[in-house]
Amino acid sequence: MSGGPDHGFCQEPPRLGDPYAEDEVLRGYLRRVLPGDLLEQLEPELEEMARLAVELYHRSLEDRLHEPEHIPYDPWGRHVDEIRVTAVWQAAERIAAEKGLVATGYEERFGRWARVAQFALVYLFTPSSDLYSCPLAMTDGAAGTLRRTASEELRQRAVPQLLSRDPKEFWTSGQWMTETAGGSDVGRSETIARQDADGTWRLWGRKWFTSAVNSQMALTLARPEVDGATTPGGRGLALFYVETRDQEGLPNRLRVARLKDKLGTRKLPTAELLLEGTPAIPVSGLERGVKHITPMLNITRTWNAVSSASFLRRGLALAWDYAGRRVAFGAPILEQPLHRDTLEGLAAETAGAFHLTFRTVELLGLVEAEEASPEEERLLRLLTPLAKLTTAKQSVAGCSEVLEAFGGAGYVEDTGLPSLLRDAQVLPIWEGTTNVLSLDLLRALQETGGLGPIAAELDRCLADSPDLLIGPAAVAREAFEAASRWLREHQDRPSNLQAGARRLALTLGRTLELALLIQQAAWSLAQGDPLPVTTAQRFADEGVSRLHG
Ligand code: MFK
Repeated sequence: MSGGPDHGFCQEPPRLGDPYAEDEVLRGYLRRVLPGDLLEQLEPELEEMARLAVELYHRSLEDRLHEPEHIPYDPWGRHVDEIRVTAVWQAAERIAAEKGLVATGYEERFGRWARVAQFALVYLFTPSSDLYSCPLAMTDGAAGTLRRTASEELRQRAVPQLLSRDPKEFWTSGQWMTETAGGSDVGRSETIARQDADGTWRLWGRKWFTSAVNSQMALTLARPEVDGATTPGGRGLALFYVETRDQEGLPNRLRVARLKDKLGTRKLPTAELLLEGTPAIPVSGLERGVKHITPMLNITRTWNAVSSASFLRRGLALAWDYAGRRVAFGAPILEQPLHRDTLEGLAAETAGAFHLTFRTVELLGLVEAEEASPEEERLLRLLTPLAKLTTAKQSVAGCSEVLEAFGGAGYVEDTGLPSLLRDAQVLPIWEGTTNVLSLDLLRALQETGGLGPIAAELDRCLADSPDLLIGPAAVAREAFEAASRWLREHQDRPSNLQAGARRLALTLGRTLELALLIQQAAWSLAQGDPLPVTTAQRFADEGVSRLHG
């Protein structure tokens, strides 16, 4: 506590502790899933990233008022479309390359655990990065997509830079999908691709939300004109590779119309782009572009879930620390039963979001290492939209609770707290809204043949639950049964199915979170740590099913 004759009482601010050392959820999870030698290898990297994250957090508080700047012309009138990013972004870019925040996911050294190792680092980095995680997500999505579907020549042209650990070589990628006509319904995109006599494809159109417009390349969709005709819908689009700058470093026949004036993510330059004959290379044929870009979507949706979990964790850490420093009604508010109970509810939601996210990450690693069973592949297809949509909603609700936990200080800009909520609000919007993702779940259920993989996952998590966890396990099973019943009752009525898709998805997402919490709690209990049991019980008390009627 500090103060003085002129100021009266002054409240101590929250302090950000070590994000790795103090995160028992992350540490307990890594101890459970990673082989000991791999954890030993990874741990120094996590400790270093935690240190950098604290440093970046303080820099980002100092840099709060700076935003990216768009300079369309140089002093002599040349069209340059320079985007000046903030100092934190420049530092974040260096850290991202050197610490391999994309590369780690593709390196051999962690084998099938490469994604867990990568996203553990990303989870520590993200909430301090002023959304530099956004270009990294798209970079990862582009690397994964190009490696999977592009020609050897195209792969060689871009992937080494996307996966580079040298800041001078490192490239980021954009993902230009959204148009004025097609945000969710991408098949309505109007951008046209025409071929020059020399065979070069060129793009003409307007992209309405292009985040991180300072990236060196992008994957985008356009409708090829062949013999003067185009094909409508998502099938008539093709996936194209674009380099944003020409040999002289000038815009490659594209123009930044303006930067968006957004509610949050204000450090992230998101532009409206005009494509004015931009040279482009088809990535995988001249049709089915929507299908071809889905590997990218699934990777960026995973990043989205990691961001949601990391924002929750950051908010909880600050609110918990603050509650130990803030005295009201005769005691630190952490000792006041109602405030403590509120934070414990938030901690349970945070842990649930973490486990659903990292189970998805584990499966992604398994599938990419070609070590997944067919059932695990199907589970990943179902979990990707579920993790994205469930955690994004939790993140907005949780970040709102965090601000409230600070009282008026949470509403005041220079505490740095309001941006947490504003930034979180993008998570249920970009990369597919909650409703679009709920419909994707229905699509995935059709593709995979139903709830079987989720039922098997619940059996796996709930097998051998100790007595202390029988209650929460029953809550998870009842919610899953209710979801299965609902699906059976409505599966022949498409409009009912669609109307209830969000309730179904949130119920399944929360059920999986509870089951994964129980699995972790049973393991921790056997190691002598009872705390995760309390977390699982608390999550069950918060309620799981979102179905009604
Ligand atoms: C820090 C946080 C990180 C986040 C950073 C991201 C910043 C980037 C900012 C953005 O760009 S946000 C814009 C993102 N836009 C979207 O996410 C689009 C949302 N809309 C959808 O996802 C729609 O569901 C979709 C466009 C895919 C619907 O289009 P269609 O043409 O009606 O889809 P259709 O016909 O159902 O599916 C076409 C094919 O793709 C089908 O396969 P088949 O042709 O073999 O039958 C589908 O099964 C397949 N498919 C669709 N979604 C899939 C998928 N396959 C795998 N996974 C999926 N998710």
